[in-house]
Amino acid sequence: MPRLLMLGGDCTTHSGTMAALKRHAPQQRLAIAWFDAHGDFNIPETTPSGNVWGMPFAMLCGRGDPGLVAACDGPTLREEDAALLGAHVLDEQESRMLSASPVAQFGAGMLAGEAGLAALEGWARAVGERCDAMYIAFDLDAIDAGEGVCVAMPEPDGLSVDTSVAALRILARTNRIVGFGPTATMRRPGSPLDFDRHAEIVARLTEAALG
Ligand SMILES: [Mn+2]
Repeated sequence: MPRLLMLGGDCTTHSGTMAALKRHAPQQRLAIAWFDAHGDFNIPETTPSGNVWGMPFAMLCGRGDPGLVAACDGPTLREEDAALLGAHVLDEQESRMLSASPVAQFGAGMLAGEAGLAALEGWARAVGERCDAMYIAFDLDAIDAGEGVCVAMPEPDGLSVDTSVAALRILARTNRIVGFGPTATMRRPGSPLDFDRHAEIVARLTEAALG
């Protein structure tokens, strides 16, 4: 199977990418690693903002409005084969739904230590044994705003670039990675951030995931 690099767009594009991967080989069991400062696990009944880009992870899991789920051929995976990484800005009901679900969660603070990376490796190995392939969704706001990423919704207390690279390398050596999607790049007018720095971060992450 060819490998996908899905550059640009917001997080809703991941649910479409998963639909394409599933349609390409319907019998395959797909896993997902979803890096994001936010959960993207809201449904229309829980969302405080009403924004659909807060829902794509739930959509591809088959949760929420049937029309939205159908729009991405959801569900395209089993929740036990999904993990959320680096998410620390969660809405209250979204957080409760995630905790009650089989989705694995690895916070930024946890992944910053050796024990956290070892826990991720344990999850990734088990998933790599039972699944045929993994897609990595990477909302670049999972990276700590202090690293200089140019994103739509920058957040503090996120993953360092080095931790992100370490986590991606673990996923890449334990799973067959069929796609990597670094999304949510946004260059704000008048922002002092250096876009070359952002591009360099994206290149490092891509090399770790697909290289
Ligand atoms: Mn997102």
